[in-house]
Formats: sequence, structure tokens, C-alpha cells
Amino acid sequence: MMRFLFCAAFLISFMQCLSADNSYRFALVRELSNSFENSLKINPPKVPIDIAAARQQHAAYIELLQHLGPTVIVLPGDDHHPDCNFIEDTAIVVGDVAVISIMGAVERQGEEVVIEPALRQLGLTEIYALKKPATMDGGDILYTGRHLFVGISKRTNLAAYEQLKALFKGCVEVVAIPVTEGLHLKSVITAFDEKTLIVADTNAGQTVQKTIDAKLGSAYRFAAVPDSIASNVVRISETLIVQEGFPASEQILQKLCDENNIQLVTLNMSELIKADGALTCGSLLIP
Ligand code: CIR
Repeated sequence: MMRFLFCAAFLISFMQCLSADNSYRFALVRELSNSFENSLKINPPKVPIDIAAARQQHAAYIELLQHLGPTVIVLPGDDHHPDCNFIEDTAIVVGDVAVISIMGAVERQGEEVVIEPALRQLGLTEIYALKKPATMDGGDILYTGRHLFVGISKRTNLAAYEQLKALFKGCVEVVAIPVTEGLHLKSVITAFDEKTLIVADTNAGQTVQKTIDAKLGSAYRFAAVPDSIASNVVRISETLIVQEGFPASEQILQKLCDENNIQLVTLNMSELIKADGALTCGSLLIP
């Protein structure tokens, strides 16, 4: 039985404060739906999605995660939910605590049903459910190890922020960040490490960076990349996964990796990008 957030703050206050290292025990992923071509899209792609290529790219992503250490659990796809492979949006896992989303797009609501039992099977016991009127997509939640940023976007609302703030009180500072353009907070910013964020050098990215600086002083260093899509990276242990095909951004990220002894690996996700998917959205990483 999942706990609802209104009674959760008391329970969680017994937990130890949360720390982030970049290793993960598990990665939950989900097969592409047979209806993936009907996935939600901000703009229709100029060239339609090549479904066979999308499947190959998705498979390569899963193979890379396996190679980097986490045990990967592949949940079956759901033909009623064309976006189901974007599993990041269905929940967040911070330390030992999971929160199941009420996703901001009604078309996607229901994808989360299989997530709670899957997390339980992996041994998680602190699993909470957001309560209406909150809506949240995991793509709006960025945990840096020091702060939990909550993008307030078309998909994630202030009620979700308030509930997360109550849940994590005393464990981690929860910070609201307005997202003025694009889909999610993590469409323009992700973490390289606890102190360094990778941000898109675009209006939306600069606005987010200014908000973080205004709220937290100089708590973070920023590495700005010219391509929005390249600001969404996945860091697992000593490896950084970045999008293939964005050389100017890759050069900046390669330098950052070299300075920190991190291996950079590229993945071509062109067909998933057409459905507004980035790199983080394909997995739910469990520390
Ligand atoms: C959607 O619009 O919900 C999907 N087509 C894309 C979701 C991408 N999710 C993410 O980056 N976290």
C-alpha cells in the first residue's frame, strides 16, 4: 500500500539525510510501445519517426546502461500509452525514497501503474504517491545531491512542489524553478556532479541558471552548451552519456570530462528526440 504525501513528512523525518553518488544499483526501463509513432510531440517532426531506427536506438541505450553497472529491468511496453518508454516521468527516486507521479499530460496518466510494484520488487519500501491537484513529470525534477530542483512547467505544478517540500523536509532543500519554455526543466539543465550543472545556452537555459543563482548564490558552477538537447546528459559512475551529433556542445562536455577524469560516451537518439525525448527520460535510475 502506498502512502499518501499528506501524512508522509513525519515518517521521512526519521531518514538519514540523502547523499548522491553517481552510481546506481538498478535502472528501470520500458520497451517502446507499438504505438510509439503516436507519442506526444511539441512540434511534428519534419521527417517522420523511423520506428525501426527508434527501436535500435532504444536498444543501444539499454545496452549501454547495462554496460555501465546498474542491473537493468525492462518493463513491457504498453500499446495504449505511446510514450511509455519515457519512464523517467512516471516517478522520482531520491535516495531510498520514491514518489509516484501524477503526470501532467492526461494522455500519459496510467503509465505509472506498473512502477510502484516494480520498485517494491527491487526492495524500495518508502514509496509515496502524489496527491491531486499536484501534477508532476519526472523530467522536471533534478536531484543534484544537495538540492531537489522542481521545474514548474506545463507538466509540473506548484502543488507538486509543496508536497515534495513537505516530504523531504529536513533531508534536502527543495527549490522551485520556473520553466518558461520547452517541455521540462531537464530539457535545459542536468547535473554533471554535485557542484556542476550542464545548462543550455539558450533563453530558457539562461533563465533557469539566473533563477538558481538568485536563489542559491554561487552554489553551482555552470557549463553552458549551445544545443538544448545536449544539456540533457546522464551521469553514471565515472561515465557521462551525451547526445551524438552536436559537435560544439560535445567539445565543451569533452573538456569538462577530461578535467575530471570522466569518460564521455555518445549515443545517437535522433528518433526519440522527434518525440521530445532526451537521454534522462529513458530510465528511472535507482541508487
Ligand atoms: C511527452 O511529451 O511527454 C513525451 N513525448 C516526451 C517525454 C520526455 N520526457 C522527458 O524528457 N523526461
